[in-house]
Amino acid sequence: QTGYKLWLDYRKVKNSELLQEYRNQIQSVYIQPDTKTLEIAQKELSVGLAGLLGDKPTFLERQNIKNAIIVAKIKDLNKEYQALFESSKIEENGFQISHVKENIIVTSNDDIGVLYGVFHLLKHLQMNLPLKKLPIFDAPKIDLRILNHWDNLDRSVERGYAGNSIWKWHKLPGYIDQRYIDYARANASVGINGTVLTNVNANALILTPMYIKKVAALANVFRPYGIRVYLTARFSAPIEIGNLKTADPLNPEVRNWWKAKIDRIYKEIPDFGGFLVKANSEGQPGPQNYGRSHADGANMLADALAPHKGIVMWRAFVYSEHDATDRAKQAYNEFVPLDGKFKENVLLQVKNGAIDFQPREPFHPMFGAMPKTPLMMEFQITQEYLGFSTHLVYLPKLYEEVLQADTYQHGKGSLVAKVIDGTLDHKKISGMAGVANIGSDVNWTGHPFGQANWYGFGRLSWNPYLSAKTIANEWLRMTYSTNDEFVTPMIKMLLISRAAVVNYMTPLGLHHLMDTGHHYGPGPWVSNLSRPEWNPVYYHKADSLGIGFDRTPTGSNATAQYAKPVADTFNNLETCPEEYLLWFHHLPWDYKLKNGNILWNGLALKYQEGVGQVREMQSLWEQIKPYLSAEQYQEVAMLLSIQLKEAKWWRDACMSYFQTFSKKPFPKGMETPKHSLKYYKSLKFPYAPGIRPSWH
Ligand code: BDP
Repeated sequence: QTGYKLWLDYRKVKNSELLQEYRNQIQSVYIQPDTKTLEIAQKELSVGLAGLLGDKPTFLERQNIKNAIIVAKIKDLNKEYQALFESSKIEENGFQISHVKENIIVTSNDDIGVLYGVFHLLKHLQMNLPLKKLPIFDAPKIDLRILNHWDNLDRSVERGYAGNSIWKWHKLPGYIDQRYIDYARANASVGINGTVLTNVNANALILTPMYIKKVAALANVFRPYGIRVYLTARFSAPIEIGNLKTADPLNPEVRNWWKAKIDRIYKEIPDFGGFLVKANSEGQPGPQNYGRSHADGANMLADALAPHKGIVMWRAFVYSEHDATDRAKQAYNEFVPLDGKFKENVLLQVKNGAIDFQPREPFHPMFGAMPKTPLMMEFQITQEYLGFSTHLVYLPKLYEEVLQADTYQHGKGSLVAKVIDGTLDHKKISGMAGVANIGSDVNWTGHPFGQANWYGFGRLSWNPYLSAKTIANEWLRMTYSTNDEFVTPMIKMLLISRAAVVNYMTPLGLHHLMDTGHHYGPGPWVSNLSRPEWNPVYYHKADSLGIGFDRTPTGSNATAQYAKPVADTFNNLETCPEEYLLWFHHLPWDYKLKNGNILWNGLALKYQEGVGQVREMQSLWEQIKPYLSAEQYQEVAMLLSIQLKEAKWWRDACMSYFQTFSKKPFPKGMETPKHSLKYYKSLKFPYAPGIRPSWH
């Protein structure tokens, strides 16, 4: 009830017929817990089946049984079962669940695959699906499925809205918090297999021997769950903790320093994953400080990691104050010419869009544009620009939209998902990262529905072709109730929540309208920040003539970074999807939208629609009240009323401000703002969580 158990609560099956079917089939369980991972699988079965079926399962030590679950690697199955499975058909960490001779067999070639299979079988029961729906084959489509924690060593979390960091550095390595185990278990249940423990705005201290010991303690907890640890590497670490005079990646002393450092890490953590690096971005040091390229920097670390099979995830989130080019173009300009110059164990980690985790962005033009370099997806799970953990926004809808976008880099069907799983250009390694929304709050994510975003990220990193709706259905049934009268309206609520936030914050392709520093609430008028591209006015460009950012050839020509069919679609007003209209075009206030409304009125009505969608979410929540405890109901009801209030705040502040340019009345259908623009401008939000000191 507190939400601590996430989607792994294992409530007893309510439907008595189904319960009987399950009990008949699951009279006993065979599993030999001869490794730590299989021990975990056994424990999960024990807890899961006890919860779901009401009785602790009986574990037997032989496989010649009936009406049982048999869990083992293929090589450990009895000969007669073994003959029925083809190990070459099951990919690494994949599994198969089948009915064989009145038993259900969960098998794989490796321990982690077995554990994933066990979680899958339990999910099947949690969702109350019939057992005849077996067999199931599944395997991850993406190699690296990684959470990025923007956690600082002082336990603050940059852009974190669910309490403090769950890493208690001061108590490590001696004290192992139960949360580390529960965290690993939750991640393994959705197939997440890596975690970057520290903030991309990195602190070199994490690389000192004292901290490496702490990291090793966490790695030991996570290992049997199939999770590797990674760290962020501060590029200037050789100076800060190594007493060198330079961090030039071509300097032999610097190279040796990193090599020794990395060798040392692997002594403590033999399966250490590697580094995530933010370099020459927003004030972070990097190779360009020494006149070297991003490839020089990444390759230096990659060389030192390669003997240990470690990798470098080099972030492409760069834009410079010395570059007057449209910010949306800068990462592409910087990195695409380097295609083919990176070592094999380097991946570029690219945010889903070219600006920064906005409620909606067109897919990043780098996807598909670097055929020789593995590109990882970076999604944000924490809702920096989407109402923190106060607003209910179901993000798999956003992720799905990006993954399903077509880059046309090899003609129609060149989906972003294929770039990310590596199939488009036959990449050797693939990855997806999610900036975690996890913290020390009892329910982990602040908003109880934030859990759906963690869950959904995990599922899409396992299979980027899953639909947001499928994921919503799974999560709701596992977490709350399998009753259709609960699930159907809740799926509806989740699916409209993303459209709602886009509409009430940044409709029709608007972006970056938020207030300074904390990024919460509207600030479209902000124009006084030192760097032009930090100001909202840079992005909406509202003036007496109209609104929007011209990124076509008459403007910044950012569209030229896309494959021609995509560029043509965006350039042409006839074909540009209206959801991206003002992202790519500056249009007059009386421009005619497809539905016949003029732009000004259409914009107002979109804002209004967003507010209406939050009201609809509220009424859906009312509808399912009988399925919840009073506390569960009340918690989200309160959050939804804040969300409604703030949706109106966004609408009223933005529309009142834009009206100073359009000079047009609010259309019929839009509720009139209750306050003056001056009032909206005066609203302050001084102590927001997750804020970075002296940040824009
Ligand atoms: C922005 C955040 C900032 C991060 C940066 C990044 O405002 O706190 O450090 O992204 O991704 O969204 O590096």
